[in-house]
Amino acid sequence: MSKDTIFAIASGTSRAAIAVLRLSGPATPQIVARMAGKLPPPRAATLAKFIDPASDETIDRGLVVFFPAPRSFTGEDCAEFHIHGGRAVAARLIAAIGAFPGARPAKPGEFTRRALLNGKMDLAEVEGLADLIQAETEWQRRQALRQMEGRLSRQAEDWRRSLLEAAALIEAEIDFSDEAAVPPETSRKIGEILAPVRDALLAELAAGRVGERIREGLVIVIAGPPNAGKSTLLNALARRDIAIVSPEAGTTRDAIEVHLDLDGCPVILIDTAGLRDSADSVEAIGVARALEKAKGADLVLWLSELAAPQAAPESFLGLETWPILTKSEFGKRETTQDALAISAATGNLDLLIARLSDFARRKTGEGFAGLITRERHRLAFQASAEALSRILNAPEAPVELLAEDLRAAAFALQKITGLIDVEDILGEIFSRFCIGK
Ligand SMILES: Nc1nc2c(ncn2[C@@H]2O[C@H](COP(=O)(O)OP(=O)(O)O)[C@@H](O)[C@H]2O)c(=O)[nH]1
Ligand SMILES: [Mg+2]
Repeated sequence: MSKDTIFAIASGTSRAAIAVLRLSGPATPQIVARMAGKLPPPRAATLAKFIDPASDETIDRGLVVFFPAPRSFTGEDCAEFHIHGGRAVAARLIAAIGAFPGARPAKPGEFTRRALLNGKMDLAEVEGLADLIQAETEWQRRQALRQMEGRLSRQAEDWRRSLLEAAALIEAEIDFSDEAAVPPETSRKIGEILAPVRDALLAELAAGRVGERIREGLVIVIAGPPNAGKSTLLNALARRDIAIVSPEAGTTRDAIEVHLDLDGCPVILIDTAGLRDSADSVEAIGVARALEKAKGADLVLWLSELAAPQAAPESFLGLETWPILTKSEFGKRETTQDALAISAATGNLDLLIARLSDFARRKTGEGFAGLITRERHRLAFQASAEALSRILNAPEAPVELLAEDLRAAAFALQKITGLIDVEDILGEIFSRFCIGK
């Protein structure tokens, strides 16, 4: 285990009244005592002057909190300095702390990595924490908090305990009988334990990608011929000028994304280049990207002008596509069964927004997902359910085979929380983690 004492500004880099510097590792008590004059009582916010040991100059005046091991975020001796938000304050404090032997700046996610390795959190809880830090909407916050608080972990562990119970029954057969198959009575007991677990796993898997959608955001692509009003619609929905709006055709060459919060539901709205055959190669790339984006979308808004309606291209077949007629103030046609008329100019967008909101709710179970929030969980649930099904479908199989499948089923569940394949997963999580977390 690392003996370095790590530190970082945990409150981000934008200007604010207060900044928080976090410290973790064996030198923490010594650093805090030296800089704050004395070691404050555990877990009590204490006002102190922070002194630079090199010059005895006061750097700032603020709060310091000391969290002795093991009752801290990382499980090590930890501390927080709450200082004023000026860049120079943080810079001087960092320089002073960095001068202590064994102290060095933390890498992204390093505090959390230590929390994980010290058993303060499990892998699923760390994922929940990462999601909570990234949460942009209410539904994302709620889902992330639940996972961070152990909802997925507890359930996976419960199931795994049931599997271990069944494993004990099977092991007993291997030890005490010469028979190749499990006797019917034991087999019945094993079935009674395993079937509910398998069914619960299948029910979670059947719930669709709701948790993943909430975590990642529903993808809605705006497509249509050049000049249809795609960028204008994106701007109107986002209520800020993000895409280039221009009366010239073919201005939006690359896909532009905005993140929207539709009553708590996260939506990623993507504006695309006009779909038409293009001689201009840069624009052709944009068009190709538009098609590619549309293929991965939860919904495509196919825009064309009310005065010149166009059907969506055949390549959109199979995608959920809504025909939208734009610039509706120039025509008499109202919204019909097969097309919604909108106008960004007159602000006639309410019906579209209401429908988008309904759509988002339908797709995301009103924001209440099951346990699965990542592909990783889905794969683990699948592997476990498949192994359990093999046992339940062939209870008369040789004992060794049953034991083998049961081990596979339990191992898959253990991957959710356990320290298995952890480096790959941590690499993925922490690559997007902030310094100081
Ligand atoms: N009158 C009117 N003009 C619109 C409306 N929506 C877009 N436009 C105009 O149509 C032109 C093309 O719009 P733009 O959003 O750049 O189209 P895009 O190529 O599909 O992205 C611009 O001049 C817009 O101001 C609308 O609802 N009414
Ligand atoms: Mg455009």
